[in-house]
Amino acid sequence: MAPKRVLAIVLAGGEGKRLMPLTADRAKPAVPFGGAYRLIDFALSNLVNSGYRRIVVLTQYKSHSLDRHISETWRLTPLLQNYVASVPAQQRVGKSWFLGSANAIYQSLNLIHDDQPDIVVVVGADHVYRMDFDQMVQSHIESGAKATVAAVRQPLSMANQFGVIETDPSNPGRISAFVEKPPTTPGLPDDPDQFLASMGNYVFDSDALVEALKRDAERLDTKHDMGGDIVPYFVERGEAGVYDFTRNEIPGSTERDRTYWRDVGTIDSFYEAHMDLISPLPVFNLYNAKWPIYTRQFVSPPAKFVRGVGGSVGSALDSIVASGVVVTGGSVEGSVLSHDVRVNAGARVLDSVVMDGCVIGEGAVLNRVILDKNVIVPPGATIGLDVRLDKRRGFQVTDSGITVLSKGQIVPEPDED
Ligand code: ADQ
Repeated sequence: MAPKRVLAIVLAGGEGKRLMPLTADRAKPAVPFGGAYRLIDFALSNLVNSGYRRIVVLTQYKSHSLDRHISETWRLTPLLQNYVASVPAQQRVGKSWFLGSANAIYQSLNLIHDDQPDIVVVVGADHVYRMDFDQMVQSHIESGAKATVAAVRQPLSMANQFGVIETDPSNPGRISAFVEKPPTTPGLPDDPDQFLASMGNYVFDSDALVEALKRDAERLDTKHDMGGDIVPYFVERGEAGVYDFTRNEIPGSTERDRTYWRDVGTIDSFYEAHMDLISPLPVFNLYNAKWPIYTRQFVSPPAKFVRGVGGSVGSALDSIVASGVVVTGGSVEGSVLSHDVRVNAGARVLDSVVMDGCVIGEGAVLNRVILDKNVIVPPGATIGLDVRLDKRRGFQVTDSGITVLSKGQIVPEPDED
């Protein structure tokens, strides 16, 4: 059989309201992750490692840093017609910006007409995982479905955050019902505590997708959403298949790692996904060179750990530390530090996520904190030790007690508290 021509579309226009303040001035897919990456690097690395070289990224909301990251990092070889192209909302059809994820693709149908693919792979841009999309495409072709939805089991309590997939036991490869974010759902026959969630990754026969998008665009009663409207369209016609993510084989991956999938849509899940990276036996292993996660290379020197004044030891344990970091007599434990962070004498950084350019002053303490870029923590200040104090100082604190500071947010001197 002749190889199918595949176009990959990455949906990267989401606003990411639940990730505020990290999405205050950047799109969710551009949120920094894991000390060196941006969230979109996972989707793009997966596509490139799957062998796909024609990739369009649909952007919309506060897309400046996302566009810059894509153009600086993801330049493929145009000579071979390889590209990762960032496509902003352009009001190509009518006067509205993208209404929903399906409308984003509908308004960009010219890309499909230009590329003439047989198959369109559509993926979200805000999850942490490794996935070989080519295995899903092969399964799609073999099944004869017109649309295939990637699926992963999730705890019942999360049904209201995902598309819920039901299959018919007599034909388990087909989706018999699909409901987008229902308040509750029954559990699976073999596991009553879990349901089958859509991962927001789809494979379509190109012609069938174009037809579905055109029909959806004519309707006034839909939200023009991939999960809410396009998947149900294929389900109603009996043309939607399901791809079980546990079939995903990744070279060099452990059993646990190859089926790891984390939706980092909230501050708590964003924080937990960081903790998954640094556990000594990592739940998600960044160090698998057979399926690399690519990102922008920084020109900063290697990280450095030295004694501080009075001989205090500079150290990091159970942590990830990016290049350009200098720990001078401070201690870092259970944390992820991005490029060019400074940790000064006697400072302690515990179970925290610290982004580029932050400075932790002498004797300061961070505990279960996320610092967005360029936050200066004055000497002796503490963050994350007293939730009420944190709230009084205008810091955001999640229900589970993670304190988050926005880009460059001012931390008062300890005597101003
Ligand atoms: P959500 O993630 O809640 O659920 P949505 O907000 O549409 O759905 O985001 C999906 C992807 O599309 C994200 O990558 C987002 O950045 C992007 N996106 C959203 N609006 C866009 C727009 N106007 N233009 C371009 N891109 C846009 C979806 C599915 C569920 C599934 C979960 C899995 O709808 O069925 O369970 O993903 O996380």
